[in-house]
Amino acid sequence: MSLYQYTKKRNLKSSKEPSAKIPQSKNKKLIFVIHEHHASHLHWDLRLEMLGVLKSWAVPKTPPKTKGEKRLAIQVEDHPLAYATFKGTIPEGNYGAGEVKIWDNGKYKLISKDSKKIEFELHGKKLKGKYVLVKTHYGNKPNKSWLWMKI
Ligand SMILES: [Mn+2]
Repeated sequence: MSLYQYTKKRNLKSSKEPSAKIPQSKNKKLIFVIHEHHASHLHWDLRLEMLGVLKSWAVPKTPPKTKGEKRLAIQVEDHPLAYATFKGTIPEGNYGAGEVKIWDNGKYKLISKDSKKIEFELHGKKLKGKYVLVKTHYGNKPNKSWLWMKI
């Protein structure tokens, strides 16, 4: 899935092999949504459209609006694209029971992506500008832990 190993093995400044940069389609805009999820613990779910699914991260604190703010973001299972417009109450007894609101949404531009770093530019109503997700090992789910920052 990731091109991290591809890039790591090559010096693309001296070799003419293609870079791992993800081509941007001019017609296809990518969507993002941030859900405010009143589950057993209030959290926000950042979801970015990638390869036909919504890659998703659960964020325990309010999303970062200013440079320098760091948020732990725990990667969770991919969600279907249609989840981007979902809002409502997940009934008691179900996974993630509680109210789900759309906190922000809009289009976004993927700048770069590998297995350790994802750079993107949000064009939302609340969040605008360049952001980065950087792989970390912090917290109690080290394999799923990322840091989400505005840059
Ligand atoms: Mn959630």
